[in-house]
Amino acid sequence: MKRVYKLKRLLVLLAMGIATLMVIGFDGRSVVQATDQGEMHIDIMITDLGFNVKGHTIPDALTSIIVRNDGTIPHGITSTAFATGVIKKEGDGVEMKDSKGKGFTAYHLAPGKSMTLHFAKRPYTDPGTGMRETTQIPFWCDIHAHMKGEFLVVETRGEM
Ligand SMILES: [Cu+2]
Repeated sequence: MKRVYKLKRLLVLLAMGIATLMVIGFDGRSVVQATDQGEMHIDIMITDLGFNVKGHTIPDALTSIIVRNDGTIPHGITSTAFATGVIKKEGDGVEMKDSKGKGFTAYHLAPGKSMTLHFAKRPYTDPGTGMRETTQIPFWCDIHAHMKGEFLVVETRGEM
């Protein structure tokens, strides 16, 4: 009699476990759907040696890029894509219009400071090729031209 009770208890626990798994699975899907239509996040950490990029974005998504200067001297970030790409800047970054006369907007960050760049939706198709493909967005430090990095706009829809 006692054994049957134990078995029942085990089954109940098992059922609860399955229910939990189903909730997690459900949640996972809704998170993917949310990021699909919502905002994507990229972290760019600057050190005195270069850029560290975490994350990527996808076509047709609004993207927030958090940039942090963890170095010991001021650093900048600029990109050909920033000219039309940055919708809004929040935080400590100082906007430099036309830094060094190259026509690109740059943002300078003092050591320990950070900012968030809200980046426009990237076009779903490459206007040059008409293809939907993963593209790289290069950027660099306008103060130290040898410091370079890139982030990715990852096309995922073709791989389903
Ligand atoms: Cu720099």
